[in-house]
Amino acid sequence: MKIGITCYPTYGGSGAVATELGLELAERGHEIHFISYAQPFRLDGFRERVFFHEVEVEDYPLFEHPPYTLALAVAVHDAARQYDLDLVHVHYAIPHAASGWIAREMLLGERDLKVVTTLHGTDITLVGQHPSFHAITRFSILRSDGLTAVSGYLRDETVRNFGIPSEDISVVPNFIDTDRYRREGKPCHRTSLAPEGERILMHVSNFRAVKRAVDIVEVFARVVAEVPSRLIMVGDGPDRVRAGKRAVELGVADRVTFLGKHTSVDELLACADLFLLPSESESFGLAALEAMACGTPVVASRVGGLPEVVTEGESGFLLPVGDVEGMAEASLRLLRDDALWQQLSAGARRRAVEEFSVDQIVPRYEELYRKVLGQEAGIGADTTTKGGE
Ligand code: GMT
Repeated sequence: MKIGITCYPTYGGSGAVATELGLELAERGHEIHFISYAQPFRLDGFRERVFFHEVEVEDYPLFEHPPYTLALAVAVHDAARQYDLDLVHVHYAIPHAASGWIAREMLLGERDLKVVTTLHGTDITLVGQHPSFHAITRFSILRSDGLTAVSGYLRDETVRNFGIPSEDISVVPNFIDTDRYRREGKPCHRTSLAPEGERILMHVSNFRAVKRAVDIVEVFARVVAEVPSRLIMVGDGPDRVRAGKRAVELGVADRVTFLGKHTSVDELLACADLFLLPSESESFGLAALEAMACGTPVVASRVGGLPEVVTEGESGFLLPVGDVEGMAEASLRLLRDDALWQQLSAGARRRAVEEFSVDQIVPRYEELYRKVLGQEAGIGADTTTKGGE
């Protein structure tokens, strides 16, 4: 198949998943065209059958906000014509699903470009619910020929908030390259991250408010009071400064390292003892899965799709949002009990391999593409009547 993939190219789970998916599909013989305003951050080096099309947005002085949605629609339209694309798979509904729909309409009568939309999280749970986006989000996802959500939780939220029939949404969980994300055979950075042999607690995110970065510092302050340890914060975003300030207030700043954005998180996660993810909301929690694949147990909040990823007592512990005491206790339990840590580390790795490996998940997207293209019966045959519209 010839497949266009549209995603946010910057750091973030949806862009990471979209890029890994495209690369994996190319490995499987498909021709992949990434279409975005910048090269996706995980797209490096030359890969056979992989192309990148940069969306150019004209910044005319009249525009306070250059209309990216339209420029993207034109880029998808042009790529579909030039490279004979069968479908475009858009990741994160806003504005990508609308751009895909426009491109498809522009091509009517000339070629039949199918649009597959993957819902990732705040496109449904937050941004998509804003009055300025709700109607177009609902419209564009209803017009998609194939629709997936990264967790059962996100599917249910889509049904609840947008009235989309549950049977029109396929749950296709995120996946992980378990050869790259592993503990064994990785360069060991323990001595530079924790020079005195301390335990390593780690967090990786974009430090948006939803990640509750300050809670991570709160948990760590309670842990380091009991067990010699270090907190390694990977990534960057709005709450990084607040988290740093809290570390100073709690007197633990000398034990906390902010590494900033990193392209080799697999190497870092492989030397962590614990991964903290106390998010307010998380439709999946890709970072938790990355940690698990590296055999790093997770202490996280019991929200959204996280319980579908992290199984309580098997790959980590889940606590209510904001329960920093509980999270600290769970962390200490793990760090103090080597047998328990070994058990959860092995359990985390096993779950990642058994449930979320590339070979289990990527074929499910291929199957959906075949359905959408009419190579098998499926939804999307009549997009004008979908969802009772
Ligand atoms: O939804 C967002 O705010 C951004 C998005 C991203 O690009 O990182 O995150 C969502 O998609 C990830 C990949 O599917 C999921 O792992 C994250 O849980 C999800 N974020 C939220 O639900 C807050």
